Amino acid sequence: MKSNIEAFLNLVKERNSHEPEFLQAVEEVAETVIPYIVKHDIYYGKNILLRMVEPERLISFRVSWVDDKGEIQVNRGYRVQMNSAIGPYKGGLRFHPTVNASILKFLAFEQVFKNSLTTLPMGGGKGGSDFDPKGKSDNEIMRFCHAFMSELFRYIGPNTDIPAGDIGVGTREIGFLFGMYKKLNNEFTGVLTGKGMSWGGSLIRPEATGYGNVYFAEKMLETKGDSFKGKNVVVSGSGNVAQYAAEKVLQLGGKVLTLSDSSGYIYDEAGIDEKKLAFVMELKNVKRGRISEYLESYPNAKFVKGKTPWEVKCEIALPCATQNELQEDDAKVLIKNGCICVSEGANMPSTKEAIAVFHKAKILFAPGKASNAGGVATSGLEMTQNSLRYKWTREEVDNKLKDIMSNIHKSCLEYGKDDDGYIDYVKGANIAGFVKVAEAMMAQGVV
Ligand code: NDP
Ligand code: 2IT
Repeated sequence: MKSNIEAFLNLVKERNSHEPEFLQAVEEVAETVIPYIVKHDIYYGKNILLRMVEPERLISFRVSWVDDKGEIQVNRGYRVQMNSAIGPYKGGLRFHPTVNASILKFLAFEQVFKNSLTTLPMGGGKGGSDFDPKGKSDNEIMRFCHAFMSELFRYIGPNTDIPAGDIGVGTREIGFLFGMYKKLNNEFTGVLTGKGMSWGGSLIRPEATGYGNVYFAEKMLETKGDSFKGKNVVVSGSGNVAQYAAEKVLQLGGKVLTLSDSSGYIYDEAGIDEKKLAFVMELKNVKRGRISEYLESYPNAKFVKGKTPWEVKCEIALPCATQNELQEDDAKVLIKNGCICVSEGANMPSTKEAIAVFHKAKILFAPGKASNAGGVATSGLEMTQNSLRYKWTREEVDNKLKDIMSNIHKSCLEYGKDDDGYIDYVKGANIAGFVKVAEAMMAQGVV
């Protein structure tokens, strides 16, 4: 078994030697899925995983635009169309200076499994740019988004590839992207999700990733007869996912102690309640400020510069910022402090070593591809509403989201149980995600 995994990973490493994030994501999947393939003849010998690690298409393009000073800027745009076996490519766009092919390939690869887990017919893709939205004016954001879409529009479509938001891409950016796509194609379709409510968006989509993550964690806690009530919860990030994860934790009776951004974290011992969270939402989404500014209104809180919040004592941790933000030493501190549950809102926030620490301690640990799937699942629901030319109520969408998260949890239980009864959600999510895509690929032949 070990030699099968090693041989596979060596080949993938040879072909992608300069892509550490992509290799990290593939390694985690290979270690859990290859043993399953070896035990199941129908998948064996068909190089399914080898086909899955090769993007069906990787598009890279120039994005030139003019800034407010009249200077010409050049960025790099990408779309990774990873796998379309079970539906059109679907996945977000990330605008962040660190974006490169490795990061987008890891995200697109994870997306294939995540989208399969949602039970909805969506393939996997991801895209974005090394453009940095921080400090840019609304006009600069608009010009960049228009320039980006003036090339991307050739490769996407409501039945081909449906992008959405991710880091640095929210409703404002989706609006500008949608406007240009609509102009160039002369059609109003559901080609993007995360749209505004007056132009085809779905209720609950803004909340869905954060809410979904907490619904998933709630399901995990239920397996131990436990809940969020009265729990101390540490959240990282202060963007879309973190904000709505925090909101749902409060609704379920938990106490939110921290939020963060790339400059550091705030720790509010009294708890970040609804009023304080509304302040954070205004600060981040409207004023586009920094999390340290929280202290100007709530001086009793602490700002810890340049650090992540994992040193704060808690029972539940929700990493909702970015990849590899929670490392081995952080995991050890969390366990030492009595943490019983880690549920990933971000994509691959825990390193491989950190996950090993959680598994060894046998705590509840959910990988992002299961626990943050509520965002893309609700994007799928947005696509359905667009196709029906109809709009469901908040309650209808929220109930469907809850059902989907509960079904993903069930799939993890089905495929993730270890011999001693411990649920390895990483194994469960990877195998459950793989099976559906593999079956579709086998049915469609070698294409
Ligand atoms: P936002 O852009 O709204 O927020 C991102 C947050 O993460 C900000 O607080 C940002 O801080 C912080 N962050 C970004 N990069 C870093 C870094 N290198 N180090 C520390 N902090 C960082 O993005 P989202 O909330 O949408 O996304 C957060 C995570 O959730 C990502 O991993 C994304 O892939 C994942 N995700 C998002 C979904 C969605 O629907 N939006 C769905 C599923 C997963 P700063 O402002 O300082 O950069
Ligand atoms: O990582 C993700 O699942 C997302 N950024 C959301 C993708 C989507 O298509 O809604």
